[in-house]
Order: sequence, then C-alpha cells, then structure tokens
Amino acid sequence: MAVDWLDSLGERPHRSFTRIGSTNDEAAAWALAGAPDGALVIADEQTAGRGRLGRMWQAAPGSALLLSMVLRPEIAPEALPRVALMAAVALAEALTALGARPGIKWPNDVLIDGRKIVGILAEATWDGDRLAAVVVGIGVNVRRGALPAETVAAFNATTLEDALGRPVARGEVLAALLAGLDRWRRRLADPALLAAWRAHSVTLGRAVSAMTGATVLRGVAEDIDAGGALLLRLEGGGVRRLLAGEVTLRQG
Ligand code: BT5
Repeated sequence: MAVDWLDSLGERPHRSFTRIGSTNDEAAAWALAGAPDGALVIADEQTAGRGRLGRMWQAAPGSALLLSMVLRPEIAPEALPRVALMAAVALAEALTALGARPGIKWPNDVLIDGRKIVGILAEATWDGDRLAAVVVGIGVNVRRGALPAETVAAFNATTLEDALGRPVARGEVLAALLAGLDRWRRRLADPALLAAWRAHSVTLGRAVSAMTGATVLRGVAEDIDAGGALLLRLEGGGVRRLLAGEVTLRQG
C-alpha cells in the first residue's frame, strides 16, 4: 500500500493491508490477541466488506477509507450504542473541517445532501461474558470512483470529491478522522457527546417512518436518550424507544 496516506498513523499500533476480507474481522481477531485501545486496521480494498445485518459494503480499490479501530471502553453493555454514535460525531466533525456539510441520520449514517457517504459498523468482542473490546469499522467514500456509477444511484450514495468538487486525498480525511476519534473515544460517557450528535442530526424533529423488524412505525423523531435509543412520538400517540432500525425521513 502507498505509504503517503499512512503518515497520519504516526506511532499508533496499526496493521495495513493492500487487500483483506473485512477490516472488522481482522481487528476483532487482533483484539482477542491483545490489540491495545486505539489500534487500527486499515485496507486499500476489502473483498468481504460488511454492513449491518449481513449487508455488503462496497468500495472500489484505493478510493475509499476502509478502517477499523479497536476500543477498550469501560462502559456498561447498555451504553454500547454510544460507540457508533461517537464515530458518527467524529466523522461529521472531520467532514465539516474539510469543508463539507454533513448530517447524521439515526442511528449512524453520515449523509451529505441526503446521500450516504459513510457507513459505520460497531461490533462488540466478548471474552466469555466479559466485554473484551469494541471494534468500530468505518467506510468513507472519498475519491470520485469509490463506487461504480450504477451503485451510486442504487444506494443513494455520494463521495467526498463529488460533495466538495475538488480532489481529496484519503490521508487528509484519515488525519481529520483520527483526531476526532481520539478526542471523543475517551469521552463516551460525556453528555457533550450526545449534544454534538444532536447538533449534527438530520433526523431529530423530523417526521419519519421507522422500520424495526417487520414493523413500520410513523411518527416524529423527538430525541435520543442516554443509551443512544431513538425516542419516536407515534402518530397515534405515545412514545416508542427504538434501539435499532432503519429510519426514512418523510416530507412535511
Ligand atoms: C453500514 O451498514 O453502513 C456499515 C458499513 C461499514 C463498512 C465498514 S468498511 C470498514 C469496516 N469493515 C467492514 O467489513 N465494514 C466496516 P448498513 O447501514 O447496513 O448499510 C449497508 C448498505 O449501504 C448496503 O446494503 C448498500 O445499500 C449501501 N452501501 C454499500 N456500500 C456503500 C457505499 N460505499 N456507500 C454508500 N452506501 C453503500
């Protein structure tokens, strides 16, 4: 792999690959073998990049940021969703610093102009019933060719180069992102994290359809709570607390 964009890794323990199955799998295996807090796995290409629920994450070789960070947070299991919220905040801030105007769609998609530019996949690694580590995997569409043209439309996706209208080096994005992750990963319990998430949210205050399992709920996305759950004020009255799901923003 070209080393120019790896300069920002500095002294951080890391493993970099030209091609790998999934950086999340490599990071989880490394975590079990003792990878320290903040260790990073990064790749130019993934042959089995994963999204949530077994979905695929696609990226053309060499044009996206594909990485996973090992975290060893001291948090209760019910606070685990905060790790993905934290990554979304770090990404929103990094993209803002680069000149874009990103928004976070619950739970942790980062969008620019309503199009998905980032995917986040946080997975806990257990050692028996003890939380050993959390691996937070991040894919950012950086270069214009990061996705084949037909998938850009099918996924309603975009790239940072398209959003900014200028060439963007992956190293630029990596440096900004690592600064944000290092700042926020030590502040998982800080109410300021939720405040920063709210400030970047494009979901709160909006009429949404939320799909959880096979059920579709309609209502207004009122807030997130301390555990990262979405509080949905239902059209028929009452508030539902959603721990996971897909949200579609509705007009009006
Ligand atoms: C996600 O899943 O958004 C989490 C993706 C995490 C990817 C990173 S890359 C580094 C690390 N290693 C891994 O193996 N994974 C992580 P989800 O919310 O389930 O969204 C997946 C859906 O997004 C797919 O079904 C497509 O519709 C769409 N999609 C796939 N590739 C995309 C891309 N490059 N840009 C935008 N949308 C994409």
